[in-house]
Amino acid sequence: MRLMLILYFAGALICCAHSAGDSVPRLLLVSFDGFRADYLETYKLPHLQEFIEDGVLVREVTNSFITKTFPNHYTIVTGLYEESHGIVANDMYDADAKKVFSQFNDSDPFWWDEAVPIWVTNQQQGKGASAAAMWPGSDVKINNTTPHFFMKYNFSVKFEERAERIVSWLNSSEPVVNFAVLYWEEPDASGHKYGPNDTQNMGRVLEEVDKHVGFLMNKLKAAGLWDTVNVIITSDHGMASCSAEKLIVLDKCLGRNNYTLIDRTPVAAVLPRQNKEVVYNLLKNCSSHMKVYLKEEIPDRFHYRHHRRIQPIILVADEGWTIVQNESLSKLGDHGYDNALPSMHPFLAARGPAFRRGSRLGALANVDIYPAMCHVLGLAPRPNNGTLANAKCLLADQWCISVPEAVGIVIGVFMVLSTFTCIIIISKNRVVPSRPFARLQLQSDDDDPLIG
Ligand SMILES: *[C@@H]1O[C@H](CO)[C@@H](O)[C@H](O)[C@H]1NC(C)=O
Ligand SMILES: *[C@@H]1O[C@H](CO)[C@@H](O)[C@H](O)[C@H]1NC(C)=O
Ligand SMILES: *[C@@H]1O[C@H](CO)[C@@H](O)[C@H](O)[C@H]1NC(C)=O
Ligand SMILES: *[C@@H]1O[C@H](CO)[C@@H](O)[C@H](O)[C@H]1NC(C)=O
Ligand SMILES: *[C@@H]1O[C@H](CO)[C@@H](O)[C@H](O)[C@H]1NC(C)=O
Ligand SMILES: *[C@@H]1O[C@H](CO)[C@@H](O)[C@H](O)[C@H]1NC(C)=O
Ligand SMILES: *[C@@H]1O[C@H](CO)[C@@H](O)[C@H](O)[C@H]1NC(C)=O
Ligand SMILES: *[C@@H]1O[C@H](CO)[C@@H](O)[C@H](O)[C@H]1NC(C)=O
Ligand SMILES: CC(=O)N[C@H]1CO[C@H](CO)[C@@H](O)[C@@H]1O
Ligand SMILES: [Zn+2]
Repeated sequence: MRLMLILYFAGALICCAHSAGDSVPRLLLVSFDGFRADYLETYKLPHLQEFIEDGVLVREVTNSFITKTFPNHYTIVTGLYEESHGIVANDMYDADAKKVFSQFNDSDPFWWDEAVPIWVTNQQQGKGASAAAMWPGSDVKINNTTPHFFMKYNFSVKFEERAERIVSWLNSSEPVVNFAVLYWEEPDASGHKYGPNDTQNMGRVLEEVDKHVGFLMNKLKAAGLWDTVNVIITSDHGMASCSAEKLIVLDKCLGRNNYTLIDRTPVAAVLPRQNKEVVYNLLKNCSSHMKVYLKEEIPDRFHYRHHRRIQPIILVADEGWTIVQNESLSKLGDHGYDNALPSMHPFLAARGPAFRRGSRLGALANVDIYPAMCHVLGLAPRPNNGTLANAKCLLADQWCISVPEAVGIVIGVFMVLSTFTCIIIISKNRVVPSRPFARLQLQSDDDDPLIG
């Protein structure tokens, strides 16, 4: 127990000394879209494993509901639940402004301006410039500011080009870039196309993603940035298998004139045209494979209720089910489902001077990534839904004690103290020993005033 204590203090000292080295902390945040947590166990990914080996790994990240791309990417960079940052779906309608948002028309700042992403805060607080390669929202003037360096979104631009731009920006000295984000569309695109259970095709795509990780690591090494730049690799959501046998056909339950379908599947956003109650009752009666909620009934745990862009009725399909009006199914994988489902969870790995080495965590909420990133960059975080304490086991300069360890330490301290107390009591109450030791005893008693 005492050994454990000593190890602890030694560990804490080493950690503190470690993080004091770099003067301008720098951070690169990377997202591989749709990288489900268990792909790490199913597939051989040598470059990613090398990255994780001397960094930290969070096996499962609890992402935010709905488990879609735009909402979760904005949660990661704001620390806010979707109802609080306003990007509540990939397809939205704002009734007040009568505006429509989709992934093909996402550049109106109106949609993004209810939150301030970390790349803007970083520049506003004067720590340095930000750079972005195609992270959702990073080419939009949010709070009238874009990252100092950014690329207009274009899915045809190869990973290598994005990574090279990011590394050269991180290597620039005028201005100093201390925060950067990098986004890549795979393995999401292939996950939709083949389904996550197609190990042959997914294996091929993940091998490619792994090569991209290797490419990025090599570029950072070649620029001499590898030892100083902190890198987080994570994702927005996982992927579930879906099939043509698991369809919920709305046309069988109610007429299309009854409602407008704002967002489709697996969380459908329904805007009733006339009588909300009638539409609700027809939908309630439609399928046992989806939940039907009036906006005010949406469970608290989703943190998905208090925003005008959340429509009056939402339908949440069970895992693997697809909501359609009458279309046939053209994909074998999907996401967006309940964020309690393990299949919806991505992973997170982080490496660099600000992070622990060889540390492993079971879970972390994606709202907690933001306060951790602010901590690494030395930024004052904006109001958010994350908790830095939840992420402290990622960070080299934070105390990280689990409950069993804490109990161990308390018991250890108690045992040490009670041992000392016993020794003192025994030595005070000792009866006069037998003759041969009498003189010795006298000497040791002389020391008592010094101890007491
Ligand atoms: C994009 O959305 C804006 C509103 O935010 C709208 O005015 C514009 O017409 C849309 N453009 C396209 C091509 O749909
Ligand atoms: C945008 O930034 C300015 C400072 O430049 C700040 O006063 C304002 O509150 C910010 N807007 C939002 C929505 O946070
Ligand atoms: C997107 O990138 C591709 C490949 O670099 C390029 O050929 C194309 O012109 C770009 N599209 C736009 C709209 O910039
Ligand atoms: C996908 O694979 C998992 C685990 O191997 C299995 O439990 C599940 O039934 C499979 N789903 C489909 C749709 O094949
Ligand atoms: C990085 O910057 C340094 C100094 O500004 C320069 O010597 C080096 O060539 C750059 N490396 C790359 C890969 O751009
Ligand atoms: C709503 O749907 C029901 C059931 O299909 C249909 O009878 C009714 O005509 C529809 N109402 C409108 C306004 O479309
Ligand atoms: C789906 O419904 C639309 C509109 O009612 C109709 O035009 C189309 O033929 C239907 N498609 C199928 C596959 O039933
Ligand atoms: C999330 O954070 C925002 C901003 O501080 C706050 O307004 C909101 O109430 C928080 N949500 C929850 C569920 O605590
Ligand atoms: C799926 C479902 O709940 N169907 C019900 C819809 O309502 C009719 C009549 O009220 C019932 O008979 C169905 O079982
Ligand atoms: Zn995605």
